[in-house]
Amino acid sequence: MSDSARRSTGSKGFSRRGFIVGTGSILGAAAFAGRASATPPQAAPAAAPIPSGAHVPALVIGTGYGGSVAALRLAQAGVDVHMIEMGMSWDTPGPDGKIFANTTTPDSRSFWLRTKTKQPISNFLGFPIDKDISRYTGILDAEEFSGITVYQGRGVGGGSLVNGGMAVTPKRENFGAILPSVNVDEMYNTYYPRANTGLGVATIDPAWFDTADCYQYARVGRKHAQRSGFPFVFVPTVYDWDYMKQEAAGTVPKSALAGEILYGNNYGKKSLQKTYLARIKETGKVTISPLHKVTSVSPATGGGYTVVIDQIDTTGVTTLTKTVTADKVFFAAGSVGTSKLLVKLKATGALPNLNSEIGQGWGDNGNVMCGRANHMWDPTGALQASIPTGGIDNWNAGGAFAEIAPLPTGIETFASFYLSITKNPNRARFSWNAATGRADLDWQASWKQPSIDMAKSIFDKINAKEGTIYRTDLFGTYKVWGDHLTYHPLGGAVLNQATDNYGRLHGYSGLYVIDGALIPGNTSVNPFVTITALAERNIEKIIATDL
Ligand code: FAE
Repeated sequence: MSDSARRSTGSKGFSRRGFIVGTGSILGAAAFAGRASATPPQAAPAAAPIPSGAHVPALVIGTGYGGSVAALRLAQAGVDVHMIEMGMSWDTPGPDGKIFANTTTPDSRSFWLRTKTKQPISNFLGFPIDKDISRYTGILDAEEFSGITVYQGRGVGGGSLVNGGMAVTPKRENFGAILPSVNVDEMYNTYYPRANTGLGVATIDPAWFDTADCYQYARVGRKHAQRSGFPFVFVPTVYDWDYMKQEAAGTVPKSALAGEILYGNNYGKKSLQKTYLARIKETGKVTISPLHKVTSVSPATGGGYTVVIDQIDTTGVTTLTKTVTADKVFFAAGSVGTSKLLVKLKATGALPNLNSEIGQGWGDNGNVMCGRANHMWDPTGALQASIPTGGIDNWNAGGAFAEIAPLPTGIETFASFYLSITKNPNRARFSWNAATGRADLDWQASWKQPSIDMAKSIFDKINAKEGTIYRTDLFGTYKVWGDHLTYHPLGGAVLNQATDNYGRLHGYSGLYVIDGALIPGNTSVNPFVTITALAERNIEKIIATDL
């Protein structure tokens, strides 16, 4: 194994306990464990850590949606790009023959620098399900702020590594409320189509949906929605549907049908590694430093910017601090990462001319979760594809769009589970806390109440119609709502406020924001298509005018 491969998998970082547990999937993934030949090739550029003292024309902080769009388009325009990513490259199988751990059997690969898992669903039948793991630079960060836990992907590919793959373009009539300063026609005629193509978005074959065992849970969700008068909508995704049909036929290794989702998907999901990052590799003009974390950006004497970067090992310890320079720097560290960096850089005097909008306008996309207990005669199926394909649209009437989400435990649970995106109006602010040396977020737990009320506009009615009740065992004991978290952080460096209308940071030429931080708190649907489309729009303008 090469040094870089060893570093990126950090095989010594797997706990023996985690490994043993990891091979015991009750969903049957073990049938393929150890078959390294079944592992798909990953197509992101190989790790090529930046040397201290280097100068690069363009430096991109983060390798998620915004960062990948920026790097691809800059490279296609002839610019040499270096991407800095604090997480691992996720390109080499672990001891179980798989790159990613299964959802039901989290191990050290699953969480970012934690000694105990922090699963979004913390209990089952009322019993806590979190377990001890060894501290490791795993794939899912459960970052805790006052009042809210923000889940984010860590690694080359950012959130695309861990997300549900739901690739939703907002309804055109809702766009004005999402990004009021952006031309709607341009987005819907050019940039949303470009993003959907680039991401490989597709919708499930409705005929297959109607018959596949693994979508029984979603058909039950559809039936209940429609019987209460709510529209059911198919939701496009980035899963390879041909692959999933082969999973169902038993002819290929399973990933969606093995319940893989939250800690990575080994086969069928088209994460950025298989789309934008694969195209980036083809350009030959982009290099990536995984396990590198940007800590400072400040103007360099003579022009451009000095960037300070900590190289870390798989326990999170800094092994080397590097200083490089760049002509242009793109902040693509995600809503939280970019906001934290910018409030720090403004407050500590590295970038004092950033305006007072920095850190503002942060929202949780109105996320709230709940489960419903169905009748014994209405089973949702022991086999559930981990990729959601449908939602309940009550946005205009009740302020909620609810994903019909799987609960892929491998056993019949008689449960319907939902992640609702709601029109929650509350917005929080990041600020620098000099005493603790970290950025705080002033979100308050009570600010989730509007989301609960909006989700209830759907589920109270369904429960009344079906004669069913809410599950109270998934988020604690006798707790109905998963109101402690978000999967969809948005805002903190809002477009046309902290930046100009194309993401150029006010106060500094050559500094750009190009990720979810630009979007003021809500997209009315799942956000990554909008983040990608906005990045496509902004980078096109930046390349045309600033290079
Ligand atoms: P993101 O993808 O988070 O990329 C930022 C990258 O920057 C990460 O790789 C970080 O590790 C890295 N980074 C951060 N700070 C630094 C630093 N200082 N130095 C170097 N690197 C750094 O940002 N969205 C959907 O549309 N559909 C879904 O089905 C969906 N499901 C989700 C499920 C889960 C469990 C989670 C956590 C998220 C889900 N999302 C979903 C949200 C979606 O993944 C998220 O909005 C995007 O990934 C955000 O894209 P960005 O480019 O803003």
